[in-house]
Amino acid sequence: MIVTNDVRMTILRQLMMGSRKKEWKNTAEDTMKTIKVKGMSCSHCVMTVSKALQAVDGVDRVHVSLETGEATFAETTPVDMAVIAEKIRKAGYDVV
Ligand SMILES: [Cu+2]
Repeated sequence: MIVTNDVRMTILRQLMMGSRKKEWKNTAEDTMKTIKVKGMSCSHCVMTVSKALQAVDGVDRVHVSLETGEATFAETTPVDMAVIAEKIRKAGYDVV
């Protein structure tokens, strides 16, 4: 029983370490961008802006903060910031 648990723990640990390493690698490769969004007042606004950003090609891992009014995302392929601003404006918000 004790041996089995030990083996299981080792495998689990290796799996966890493996996935974490992969995550770091992706983050290091992609460019992180932060933009300031004006006009958000509630969680619904945050969702709308998040969806607008996620719909843009090359945008990944979107995080929008109502507190700071900032939207952060990973740029997996070069993204035109004018396209981003246009999408957000069409959603009803402004990019500062
Ligand atoms: Cu709102």
